[in-house]
Amino acid sequence: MTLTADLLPGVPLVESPFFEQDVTSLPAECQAVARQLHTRGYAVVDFPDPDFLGKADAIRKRLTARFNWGDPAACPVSARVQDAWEFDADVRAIACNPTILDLLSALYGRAAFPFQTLNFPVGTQQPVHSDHIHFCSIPERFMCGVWVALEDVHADAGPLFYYPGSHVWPSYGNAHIGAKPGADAVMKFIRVQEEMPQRLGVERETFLARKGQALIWASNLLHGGSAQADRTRSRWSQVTHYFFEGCRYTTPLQNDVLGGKIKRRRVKDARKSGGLAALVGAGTRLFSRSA
Ligand SMILES: O=C(O)CCC(=O)C(=O)O
Ligand SMILES: [Fe+2]
Repeated sequence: MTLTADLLPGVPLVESPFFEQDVTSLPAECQAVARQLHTRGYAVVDFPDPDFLGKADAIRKRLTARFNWGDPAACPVSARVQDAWEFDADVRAIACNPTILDLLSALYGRAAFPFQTLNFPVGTQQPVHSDHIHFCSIPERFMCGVWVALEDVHADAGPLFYYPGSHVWPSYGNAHIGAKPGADAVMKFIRVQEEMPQRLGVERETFLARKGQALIWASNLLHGGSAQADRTRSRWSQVTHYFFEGCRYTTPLQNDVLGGKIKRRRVKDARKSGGLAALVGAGTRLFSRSA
């Protein structure tokens, strides 16, 4: 048994204070990825599917036809298809890739499951953020994103960016930034998450991905979408967000911890067939003053 599993079973191995002792117990092929994720908060891998290029082209074709997004310049930056795994077998196959699931499960020390997919036709230009404020496990940090390029990404297409090392900063919620749930919290988070790396002197990095390259990010890594300098360029990509079994799930942006209100997030498990069968857990109230 690893020290983490023994002493801190509610902490992901890859974010554990015992990481150096425990990393050598991982399968050899996982150790380099584990070290990247531990120290930098992200790791780059070639997507482990021999038919990835075929799947990527098929997804682009089907989603373009479905949403008429053939012209990137006509595409709003908010354009996305959420949870295409529910109707598109290739999106689901990428989300449920067994090598990725095994890798994540080894890195975190619990079984990973995909709970959401997002397919983007163009750069998102999303402000810098940590996914922790949207998707949080209890105990925290059992969540990660896997972003994969469905085409080569040009520097002017609004590539993904991130701040290496920011994943180790505290995972803040509304109480830390003095906000109530709602629009106020969103604006305050944007401000603090923009200011933190600047004031702490952390340099932004950009991921100019080749088609088929994937980036795994830790739940608290600050990341976002760069400005799309050339509106005629597409930037097809898929993000799959993963949780890990044996946790509760919540959305810190919507919680009022000081008021005693933490809402349970009901999540689907994309490994299972759609509908209610895929729902993990039940009920909506995780904790309340009267509970
Ligand atoms: O693809 C991007 O530009 C950012 C996506 C993202 O932040 C997310 O899906 O969590
Ligand atoms: Fe994100």
